[in-house]
Amino acid sequence: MGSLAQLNHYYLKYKHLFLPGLLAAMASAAASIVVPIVVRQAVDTIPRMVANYRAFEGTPVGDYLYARFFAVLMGFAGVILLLSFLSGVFSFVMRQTVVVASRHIEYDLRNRLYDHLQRLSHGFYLQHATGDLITRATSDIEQVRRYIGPALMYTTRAVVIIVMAMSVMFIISPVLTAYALIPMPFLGISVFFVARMVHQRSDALQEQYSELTSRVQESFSGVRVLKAYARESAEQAAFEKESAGYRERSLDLAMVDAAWRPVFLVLVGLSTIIVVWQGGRLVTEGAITLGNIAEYIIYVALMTWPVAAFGFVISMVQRAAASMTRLQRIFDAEPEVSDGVQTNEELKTVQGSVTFQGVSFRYAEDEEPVLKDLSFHVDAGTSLGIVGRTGAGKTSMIELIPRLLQASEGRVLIDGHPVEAFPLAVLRGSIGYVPQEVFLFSETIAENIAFGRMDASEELIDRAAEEADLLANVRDFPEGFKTFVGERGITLSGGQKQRTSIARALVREPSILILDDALSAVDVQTERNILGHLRRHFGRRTVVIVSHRISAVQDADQIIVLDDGVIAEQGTHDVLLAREGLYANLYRKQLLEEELAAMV
Ligand code: TTP
Ligand code: MG
Repeated sequence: MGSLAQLNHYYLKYKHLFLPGLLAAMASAAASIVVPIVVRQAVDTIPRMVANYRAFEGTPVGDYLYARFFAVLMGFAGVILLLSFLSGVFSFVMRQTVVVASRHIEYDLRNRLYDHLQRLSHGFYLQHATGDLITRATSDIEQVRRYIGPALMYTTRAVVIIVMAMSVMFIISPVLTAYALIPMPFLGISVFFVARMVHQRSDALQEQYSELTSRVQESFSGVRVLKAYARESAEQAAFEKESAGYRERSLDLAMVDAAWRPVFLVLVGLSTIIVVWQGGRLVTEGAITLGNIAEYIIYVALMTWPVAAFGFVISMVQRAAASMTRLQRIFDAEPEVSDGVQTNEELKTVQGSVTFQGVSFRYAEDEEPVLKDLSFHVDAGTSLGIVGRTGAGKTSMIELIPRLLQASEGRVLIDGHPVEAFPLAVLRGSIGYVPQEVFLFSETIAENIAFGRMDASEELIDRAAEEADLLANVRDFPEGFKTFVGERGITLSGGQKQRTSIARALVREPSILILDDALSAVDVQTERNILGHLRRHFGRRTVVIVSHRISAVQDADQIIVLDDGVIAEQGTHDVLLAREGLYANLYRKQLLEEELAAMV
């Protein structure tokens, strides 16, 4: 439960809502507590007045008594209506304040979570499933909100009603009160267990629902593979299984949900019967009046919901505490990469030299390093090519430069300063990184390119597209740069997507450009065009090109061959060819492939 304590400051922050809300909860409870007292008065007076005027019926005294009876009856009716109305109004105010406050807190909490998630490192996302994070941001926050709002409201109202009703009942007859309350603990306890079952089952239902949706989402986004492998019927069967699971869980939930009402009603009925039975005895003994019995019956009815609410609230609080603990685990995850203590605010620009000094990197503490003791230097304005088998560690290596990953040992330097010394905004603002997997947003082409630089002018976007060899394609699109891509618009080819992604990096006019296999989906001619455009910036921009194709790196000032996390060979194209090693092998293989391709 301790995890919920840290929400206390929110009560203070929204005290302008919580205080009136709690006062309204008390006022509403108080108003409804007075109603039974008025009913008792009515039950005790009305029959007597009726008997009185009947005795004088037909005489002027009878008429007078009838008029008095009628006035008193209306008076009672008016007071009861007024009290019920007041109780309703206060209850409205209570909801409008407490529930509103809980929505504000939910909003604060969700934004805080999102903000925190945005600052967590790439490494954090490698370790957490997206579905889990979505659950944190939706259902866990909702649980916490229910604790902050409804749970607090129900508790306050319940305490006020129970304390006040019991006091009034106790003053009238301690004995009858004791009898009437016998079923109450059973009610509270049974509601607690039922609520727990309802909650467990609705969690199971929720989980089944996420499984169902991710199944659907996966089969829709993988529809190409699905159809190509003629797996529709297998997929259909799998879906039906999930769907049937969902139905089972819904029925489970509906069962408990339906079963607890009879239990509730039986216990309330039991209380009523006890009141009538024992109360009747007390009336004949003259200890209480008939009006008291009516009063008691209303009190018992009035108290059942608050007593039940206690059982419900306890279960709700337990759930909220579990959710808050899960949320806290995320809040506790340090933004791995942040402007640290070493940040040197003086470093405002990046020239572009890159140095690795004995760099090792591992994805997890207990795993083998995927990069081992890498050392090399790239002068500012020169180019570096990186080749190597798949899984050699190329992507891991270049992600150390913009600090998407953090070296486990050794240092990565830019312009002779450790990368950690640069304010993140400066570091990342100077690097144009084209990741291996292209990601485009469902926006226009222009917006996708300008993502790299929100203030980019049209001219700049145009130039970036031209350098990425995309301009001719864009001109052919129905609405040029304003054409929507992705789910909301046209579908781009693999190569077009890649070039949009390159344009996004170029629009930043970066000092360091990093292409991670970013030319893999374009043909050799387009590759040549793009590399030619990049060459115009030689001397002013450091370029790091990772590629599986020798043709993309052969003109680089230096080439590194990465093999199983170590630098196997290093040098220029000519030097490496002369070495007759891995590089020369790869080169010959690719030449042969090209020749073969040219023959067909
Ligand atoms: P990468 O650096 O992704 O290898 P690569 O870029 O050279 O491969 P490709 O040419 O196919 O793009 O991975 C290096 C090793 O690190 C590989 O053995 C897989 C491992 N790895 C992890 O253990 N955890 C991770 O999260 C990732 C991304 C990789
Ligand atoms: Mg890679």
